[in-house]
Amino acid sequence: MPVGGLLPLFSSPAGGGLGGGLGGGGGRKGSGPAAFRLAEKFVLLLVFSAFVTLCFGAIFFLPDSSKLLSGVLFHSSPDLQPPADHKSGPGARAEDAADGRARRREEGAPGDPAAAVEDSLARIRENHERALREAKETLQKLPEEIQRDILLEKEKVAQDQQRDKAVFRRLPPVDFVPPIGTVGREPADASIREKRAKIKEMMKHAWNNYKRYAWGLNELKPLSKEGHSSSLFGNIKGATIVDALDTLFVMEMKDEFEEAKSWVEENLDFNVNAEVSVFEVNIRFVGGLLSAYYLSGEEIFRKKAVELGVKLLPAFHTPSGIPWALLNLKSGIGRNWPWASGGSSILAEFGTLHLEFIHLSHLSGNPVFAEKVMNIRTVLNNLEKPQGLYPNYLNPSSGQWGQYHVSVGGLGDSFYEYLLKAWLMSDRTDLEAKKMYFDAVKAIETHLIRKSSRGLTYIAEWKGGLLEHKMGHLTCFAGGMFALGADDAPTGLTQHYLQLGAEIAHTCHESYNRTFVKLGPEAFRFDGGVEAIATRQNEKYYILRPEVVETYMYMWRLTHDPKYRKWAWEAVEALENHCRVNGGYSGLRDVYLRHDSYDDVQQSFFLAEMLKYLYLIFSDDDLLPLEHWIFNTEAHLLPVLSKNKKEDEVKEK
Ligand code: DMJ
Repeated sequence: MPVGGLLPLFSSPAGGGLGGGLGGGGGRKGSGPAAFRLAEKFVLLLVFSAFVTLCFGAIFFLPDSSKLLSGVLFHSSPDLQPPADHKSGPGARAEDAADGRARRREEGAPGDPAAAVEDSLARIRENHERALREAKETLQKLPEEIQRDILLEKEKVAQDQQRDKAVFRRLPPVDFVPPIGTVGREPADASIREKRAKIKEMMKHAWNNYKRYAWGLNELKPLSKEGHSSSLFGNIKGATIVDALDTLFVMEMKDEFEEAKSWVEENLDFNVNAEVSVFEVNIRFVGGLLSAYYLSGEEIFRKKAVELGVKLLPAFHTPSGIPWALLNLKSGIGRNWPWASGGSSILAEFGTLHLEFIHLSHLSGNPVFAEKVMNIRTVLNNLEKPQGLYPNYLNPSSGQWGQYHVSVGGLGDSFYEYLLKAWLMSDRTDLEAKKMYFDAVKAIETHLIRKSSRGLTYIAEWKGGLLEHKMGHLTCFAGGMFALGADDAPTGLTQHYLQLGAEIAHTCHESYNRTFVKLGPEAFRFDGGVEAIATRQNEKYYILRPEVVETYMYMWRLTHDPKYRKWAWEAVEALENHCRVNGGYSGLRDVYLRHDSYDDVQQSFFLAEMLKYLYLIFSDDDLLPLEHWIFNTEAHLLPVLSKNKKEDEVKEK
């Protein structure tokens, strides 16, 4: 009997040897005595696995063995779990202690080589723990119950898969609505025109080098002049191409857009047998393809976006419907990050699917995508929130919160962003999203936002009621978010939220200004006598992240205060002086050092986000007007779904 056959249906593959849980009902077919023999086998497996796991623990993880045992032998409750020292993360905005090193390495941040070995061993250990836990749970059930569960689940999975595939087979024709404001006027002011042209030149430098040294691969290593691949995308290729499509379009780089489109037509392939991050693939690939479709009307982008959306649907096959973080695109088997609180899904990951999935339903004519994300909302609304706050971890099996950690940076951030943008993208009809957003922001203000002794407003992190006075680079997006939501704030609070946005922008600008290179660190602190400065070596890096410039863009559009253009230009100069190299743009390992400390990765979001936001800051407001366009969290463009159009559609029916 394959070990995979022992796993409950909702379980994930625990590495190669434990895979195949979904199909593994064979061993449970018998009942009565045969099933008791099965139970004996379970016990043997339990003892054997415990032995192997403890050997690993003894050899490699002695200091951690208590954690290991507690995971195996006791049911953990959030209150009993030791606090994970989580760090604000890369791409996914979702990262925690055990996995942090691995993911920073993927995005090009410094990491020590021993970490690779440690990480893979941690993964093995986690797999053992999970298998043991699941085997133990299964043993507690009667054999008939197990058999019935398996059959029911098999049926449900088969039905779901059939339904998912049908979506793609029946892609209906849609009328392409010509987009609004995709070509703006040339700015009247010559110096602004010049700055805008400079940013376009930066895009050419980044793109041409990617094309020359890493074409078709995910990202570029600008110093090594070769491709860079991140496991976040499994075997899917071309992240930079898909991420850059809409920036190329908006900057009117027509030849480049056409070559990117041809690559998508001929090479973009989602039929890969590999595990991907559902969040990353959604925001970069689904978002990038949707955006390219809405700008250009080219069918290939709609087709590819829906095809990929269908591939992601099995991630939602969990008891609660809260999706897994990781999904094997071929087998449809999902699991969560091994480090995430007791097998939890991450708020910023499952909470950052809404905009794209609503558009997938819109463009495919099939409600399945919207249903999935609306169910996430239902689950969230049915849960008690500690002090009105949303913890970063939610267990997809139990549907309950994991550890009580709250963050507007890594692990939490874009969940809040998507609540606001769901409201705006619905043409202000999604009142539930609006309420959830403003309720959440109120709780964040009460419990997380603080002022330093020298007057800098910052957003701290909340761990079970205690504040960590640290703000991540990722958190800096929130300035723009507060300002963007200000117009619809509860009575009398519009000015307040604009002001809050301005204060966060100021603090984040300070975090840049207090470094040598004038680009900010991954995280900065407000304790131990410092303000807006990174004090830990592993928080001093900068990986071409866009959040600070993103906030400048919203603040510029919403206030036209010239300081935002000034600050944006400072960022351009810093990028040119410290990140530009012959082969493209590189992140830095330490922003406080006087000498170069390149990390040798040109992140795809540098082209998708950073250069697009900069270009918009030095364009007139008629280019991509905010009342018509919503930027997903990777700065991909999604049109507001006009309420008049919906009314017209209803009338037609
Ligand atoms: C991008 O992929 C997105 O902005 C995401 O929301 C967070 N991480 C990176 C940029 O820092």
